[in-house]
Amino acid sequence: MRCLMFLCVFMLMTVSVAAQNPPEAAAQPNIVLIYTDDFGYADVGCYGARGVKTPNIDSLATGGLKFTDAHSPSATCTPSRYAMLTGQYAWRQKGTGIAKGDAAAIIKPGRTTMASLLRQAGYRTGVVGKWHLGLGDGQLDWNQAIKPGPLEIGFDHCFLIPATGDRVPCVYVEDHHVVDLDPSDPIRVQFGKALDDQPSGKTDRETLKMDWSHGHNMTIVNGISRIGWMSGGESARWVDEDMADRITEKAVQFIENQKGSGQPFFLYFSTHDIHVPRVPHARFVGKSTMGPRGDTIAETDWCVGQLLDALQACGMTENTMVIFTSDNGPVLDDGYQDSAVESLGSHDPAGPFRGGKYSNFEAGTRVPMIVKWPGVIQPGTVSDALMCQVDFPATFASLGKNQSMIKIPKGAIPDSQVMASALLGQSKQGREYLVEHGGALALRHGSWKYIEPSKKLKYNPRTDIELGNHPEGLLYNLADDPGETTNLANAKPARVKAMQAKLASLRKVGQTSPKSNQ
Ligand code: NG6
Ligand code: CA
Repeated sequence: MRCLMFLCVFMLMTVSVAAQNPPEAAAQPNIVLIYTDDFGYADVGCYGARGVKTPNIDSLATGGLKFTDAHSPSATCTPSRYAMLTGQYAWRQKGTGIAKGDAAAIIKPGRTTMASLLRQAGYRTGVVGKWHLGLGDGQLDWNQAIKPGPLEIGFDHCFLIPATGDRVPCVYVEDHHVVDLDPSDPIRVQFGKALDDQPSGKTDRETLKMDWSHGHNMTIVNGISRIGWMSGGESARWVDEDMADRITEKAVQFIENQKGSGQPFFLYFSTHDIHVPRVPHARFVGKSTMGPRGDTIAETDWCVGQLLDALQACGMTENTMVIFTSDNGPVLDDGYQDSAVESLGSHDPAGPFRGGKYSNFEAGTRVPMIVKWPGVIQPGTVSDALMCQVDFPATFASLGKNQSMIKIPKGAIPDSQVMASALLGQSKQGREYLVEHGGALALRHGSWKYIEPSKKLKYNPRTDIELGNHPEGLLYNLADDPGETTNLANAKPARVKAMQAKLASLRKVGQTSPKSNQ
């Protein structure tokens, strides 16, 4: 009898332990982070896109969890990526604005990053695609070893678009070197003053295959003029039409190389699409009703499909968490005449939200975010938890076995909160407070949003985006007013005061993650 009781207690214990811990195979998932560029909230089928189909991205939502209130840390690329990798809001750190093509490495060697944390837990780490966080120590010679860069802050391997598709240098960098560079034709890169007497988007405008609308009128590469000046490196120059293929091939190789290694991996796959210049491969031309902007959405969907197929072929689907998201909100005319405005039709890239890329209004940072981890995340679920990519470092480090293997130095990822329960759909409780960052700062508390006063430009006629700057500040209740149409600042002075005080304290403390959110 006693023996039977003992057996029952033992069985109960085993069951409850099993229920709390994911199965051994899933205890330390591979992580594939698909970070797209300038995808707006409703640029994906399952978020309401019209005029383009995204079956592969949608399949992540069908098999996983779709967030409706997820945010990039900032409304432009460099600060979002800085915050996502370091777990520190970019507005705390000078020099994290949109980086020039020849910017020095913004994240210095030795700094704790999402990649360096995962490496502590035995992950093999790779970044493929757009970097835009600077490389080198300043005055970089692109013909020599290019460092510091990702390899000095926690990545084992990189294949990079160094800055953006619209900035020189228009070459790929693999690990420490420019790919396919002929030493007898060295690269020179310069911002500001023109290099030599080379033709430019201004002088030879009639030769361009895609005309510029503002900026982007300097060195011509592959028939497209860019931001900045570059000479030499002819054999290394990229072909925009092949870019998605090149980076996808590298990402697939990275995945395949992990097969049978017994090591978990982290892949940060950072697309150039759908940033300008939007130049899809011929296979995708006409795949949407929206011209190049829509066609590059279709191209991105293909890239996602390739990665999912590679995971499947390697038998890794089950033990991999795939995240799809974007670095900032949408923009139509970002400097090239690519018919993004004219061909838009009924598609609304920002969905119900106001503003877009660069904006303090909600569309600046409210982005699509989908997470799939078979066997752990309930398929086909939707969460309205308030989420932010700045929480990825702490959250990834908290998953399964990682938790016991990773030591986070005190204060190292100061704004990053553990949001594992929300990320895996086990809780609908997201962040209590979130600081949104356009040109100014805004504070989210539940459905309330306060945008601090700013005298900066209210509206940019070039991009046709309302920036959400207001000399007295703005208050909205997104629960009734997701489109931020009714400013309640005058009607609710006490709430404004409370949110001002909270924002001031968050600013001062320099740390918003004193405790775990689990
Ligand atoms: C802006 C560019 C824009 C884009 C942006 C960075 C001009 C006129 N505009 O300065 O085209 O490159 O920087 O975009 O040059 S991001 O998504 O990488 O942040
Ligand atoms: Ca971007």
